[in-house]
Amino acid sequence: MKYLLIILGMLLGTLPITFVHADDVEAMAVQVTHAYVNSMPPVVKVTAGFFELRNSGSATITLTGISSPQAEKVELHRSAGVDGRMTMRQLISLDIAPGEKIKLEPGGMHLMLWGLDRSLRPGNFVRLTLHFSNGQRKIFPAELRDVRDESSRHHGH
Ligand SMILES: [Cu+2]
Repeated sequence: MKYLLIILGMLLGTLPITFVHADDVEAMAVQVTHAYVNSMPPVVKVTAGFFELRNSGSATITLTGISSPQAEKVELHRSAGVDGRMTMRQLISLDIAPGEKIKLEPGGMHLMLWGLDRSLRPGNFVRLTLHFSNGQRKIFPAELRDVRDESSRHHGH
């Protein structure tokens, strides 16, 4: 009963999130690796992020949303070539089977982030939260990377 009241309090915004231990709702069966967000010049209002996600649990989990306290809006997108043109559409939800690994990468699935906190600099971390249909969530840091630096480093020799 007490637990229920805490959850209700969270939903209604009357209790700070820190009142509940994070591991009460942490998605333990989810591992996130290789997370990064592209750093953009200040005039660009939208950027992309990538990570790899593995479901090491025994049940299918459904990703239903992504948020960040440092961005106005975050969406999961999938890029696809349609009639020789690259388009992308939002994925409202994504099922991840037991043992399945999902890879977000340029040209494929990716995060779109709008209104990223302008005080963030390359090397800083963007805090991201994955929300699952079972009420669990996964919080992880994604490094802000200057992709132009990266490509010059890889191709400059
Ligand atoms: Cu997109």
